[in-house]
Amino acid sequence: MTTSRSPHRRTLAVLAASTALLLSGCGSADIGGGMMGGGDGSPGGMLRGDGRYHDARLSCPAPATLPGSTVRVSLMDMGMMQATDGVARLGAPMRLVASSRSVPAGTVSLVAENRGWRTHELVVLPLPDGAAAGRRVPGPDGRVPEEGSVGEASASCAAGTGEGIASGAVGWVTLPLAPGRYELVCNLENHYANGMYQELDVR
Ligand SMILES: [Cu+2]
Repeated sequence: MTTSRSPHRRTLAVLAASTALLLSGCGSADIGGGMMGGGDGSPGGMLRGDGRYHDARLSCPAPATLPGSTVRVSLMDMGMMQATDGVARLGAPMRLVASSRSVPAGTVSLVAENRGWRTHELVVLPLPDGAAAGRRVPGPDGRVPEEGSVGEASASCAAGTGEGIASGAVGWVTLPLAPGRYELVCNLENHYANGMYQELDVR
């Protein structure tokens, strides 16, 4: 009588364990705002592929070349069966993930890709000394004050300010950014409180 397992069986066991590890790692990345991204890699690759956040097909590209450094920002949500507008209850899972956490000072182009079901936007706010991203307090309208806003991408398939970036659309904006800390936010009702913020440092 033998207790040894066949090599084939052992390989299967190892594979199963690796898969479980991968899955649990992916799941934990869902918690909190702005934990993914960083470096110059594609933002949210695993998040978009994990089957929970919606992954809208982009209906329009940003211009092939934009001035200065480019930061790509994925706007994501989940839990709806069809695209509607930006309406979201408090607590609906959403996130904003930038491809870089820091960029050189000067001309910066932000490309906001709406991968979610809902309408979103990208607003650049200065982050005061000592303040952390995600700590702004929304008003009764579910939005945070935009005092000192540096600019925004909130138009579908166009540059600059508009009525919001529709599901699957891309918006972009080119800004002169002085050195400092900034917070990238989506400021539609409840979206900031739901996790749509990330710090961007300009050096
Ligand atoms: Cu949003």
